[in-house]
Amino acid sequence: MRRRALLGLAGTLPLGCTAVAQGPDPGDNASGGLRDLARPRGLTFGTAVRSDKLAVGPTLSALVAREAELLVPEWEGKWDALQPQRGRFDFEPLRAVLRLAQANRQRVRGHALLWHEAMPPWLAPALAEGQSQAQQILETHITTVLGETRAAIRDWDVVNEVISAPPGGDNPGPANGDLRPSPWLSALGPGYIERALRLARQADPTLRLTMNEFAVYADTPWAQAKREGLLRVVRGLLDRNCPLDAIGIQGHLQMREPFRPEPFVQFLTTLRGMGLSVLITEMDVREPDVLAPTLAARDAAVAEYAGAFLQAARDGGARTFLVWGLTDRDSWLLSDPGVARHDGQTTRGHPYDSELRPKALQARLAQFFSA
Ligand code: 9MR
Repeated sequence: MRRRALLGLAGTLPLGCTAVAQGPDPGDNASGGLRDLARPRGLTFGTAVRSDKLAVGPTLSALVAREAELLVPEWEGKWDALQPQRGRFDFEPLRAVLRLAQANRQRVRGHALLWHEAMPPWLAPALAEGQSQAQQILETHITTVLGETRAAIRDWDVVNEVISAPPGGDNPGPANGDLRPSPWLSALGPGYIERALRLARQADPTLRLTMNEFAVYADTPWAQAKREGLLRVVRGLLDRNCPLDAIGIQGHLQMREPFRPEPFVQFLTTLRGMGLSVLITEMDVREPDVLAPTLAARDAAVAEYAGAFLQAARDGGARTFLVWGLTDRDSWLLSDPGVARHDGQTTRGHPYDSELRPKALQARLAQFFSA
């Protein structure tokens, strides 16, 4: 069956219907990618996708179909996509991602039910109206979204980036408390994480509940402090029998930061000892300020840094590895002024370049999934 026919069929299905697509035929270029290398070893490779970028042409879709076993919507599962106006839910962008996944026999993980960013303009003022109001808003969102996605999405980032950043380094935050200041914390107090997790468990009892966090990988006192903060928050949740199944380590790597496997492996091992799964959810690489003189040398350095991180994650028990986009062309590292390079150079932090040609990182991933 050709992909066009599959998409047409899937397009008529309600959100969550699966197993209709027969999978792309070899002519659809969907075999022989990283997903096929990873699968026999019990590993999963995936990527973030954006439905608008996939809609531009068939080339990126074919690449995603071939390489990824698991997709995560880069935007379509966020609050501003799903509930742009109060009480008005829009699942169409998310459905576009699910249709693509159905056609390619890919799974989809959800991102993110609760975050202090990607909030539609109405949300923060509404939360500030009072605690019971805020609780109601949270409950309606989680229950509605999980009710809709239950058949199609079995793992959601229920809470995203809730841990406070210590002072210094990127994203400076207050030194007091383990939770990041946010409209959620202000409206509901520190119990909001537990509340969200319990609501998610209630709405979809067999869903894997994931807490997703960034900047917890480097060998710096700053990242160590953040790891410790995360462990304290997680221990507190588990002590109160709060449902929680997995910790997502984003993996937005920064080559200017030193990396040493031992503290990171130790951190993952501690989490696994608490009964949690660990997975890499958003890997990409920011290069250092001073770049190597050739593209080949830059790409080799990116692959080496990412390779060390990936191996440590695997040693610490991670079995699922997602990149935050397959190509440099579509990356937030290009479009977000907060992280884009200011020297006129474009990012080389993804497996494929801006012409969609594979780079050393793609080869390193292939080697990683073959070992
Ligand atoms: O890559 C995403 C970018 O396109 C969006 O504009 C932005 C806001 O929705 O979110 C970016 O993705 C973030 C992810 O959701 C959470 N971890 C950090 C990612 C990069 O900012």
